[in-house]
Amino acid sequence: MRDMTGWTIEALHDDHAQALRETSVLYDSKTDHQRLRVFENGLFGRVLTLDDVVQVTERDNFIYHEMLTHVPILAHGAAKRVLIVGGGDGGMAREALRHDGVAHVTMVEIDAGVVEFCKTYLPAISDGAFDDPRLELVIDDGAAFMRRDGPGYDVIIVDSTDPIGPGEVLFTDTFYGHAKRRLNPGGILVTQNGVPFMQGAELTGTMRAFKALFSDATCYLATVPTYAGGPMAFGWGTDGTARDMPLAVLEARFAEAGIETGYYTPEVHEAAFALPGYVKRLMP
Ligand code: AG3
Repeated sequence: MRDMTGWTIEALHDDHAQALRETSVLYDSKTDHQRLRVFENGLFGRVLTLDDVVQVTERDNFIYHEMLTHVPILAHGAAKRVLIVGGGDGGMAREALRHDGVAHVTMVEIDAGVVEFCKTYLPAISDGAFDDPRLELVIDDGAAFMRRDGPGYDVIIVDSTDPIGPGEVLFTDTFYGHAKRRLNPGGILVTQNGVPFMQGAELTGTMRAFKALFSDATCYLATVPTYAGGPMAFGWGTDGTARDMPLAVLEARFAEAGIETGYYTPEVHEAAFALPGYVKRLMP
């Protein structure tokens, strides 16, 4: 068997692990909330792990961030106010702010340490987003923020960790209920919902809550190499009709936005909502 010294082993699941070789370790420490590491990998570039679970890599983060921003923003068509819950690395803000029509992005991150640290060690992920005057960074517990009254949002993006540790409350019915209350009419809630082949119960739980809350509740998929085990699911909840957007409308909006993407295309947007049987069966 190969010597695995100098590799990071992510053991998020009971019967499966993924290993990434560390060419060099740039940082290894504990913040107030979690263990934080950054290392360099030949294939993925810099990799950030929180409690040994891969959160973001330089090379494949575009897939995740594009799909959680451009899908709801372009489906909505007139999103001006976007809320990001989590997202401390700044990748989600980076993609949301590519839309000129987005006038304001609030980002609520629980861990100030993650933000500071990512600015220093992973500047390519935020790519200037933290300097954009349209971004308001709030260091607070996302669940507490959502409980409070405040201005509404057209798109709310939950960019959480997995439902273990500090991210757990972001998967509760109560949290989703509060999020819905903060949506403007026609607003869309999208969430990180794990890899359904590995974390099926997590998707089922969120979808049950979404079905009780929204007239349109489903999930859509994208494959992110370092979120191992097949495609990842993103929850989608709205009382509007944005999911029925004809391809031609998405194409026109995408062209108008003038955004360069590595993964998102209007065709991928439409196709992402086609669910394989094993995922459909996880839907309550
Ligand atoms: N947050 C999602 C990490 C989920 C990893 N889970 C997994 N492999 N099942 C990413 C934060 C990027 N902004």
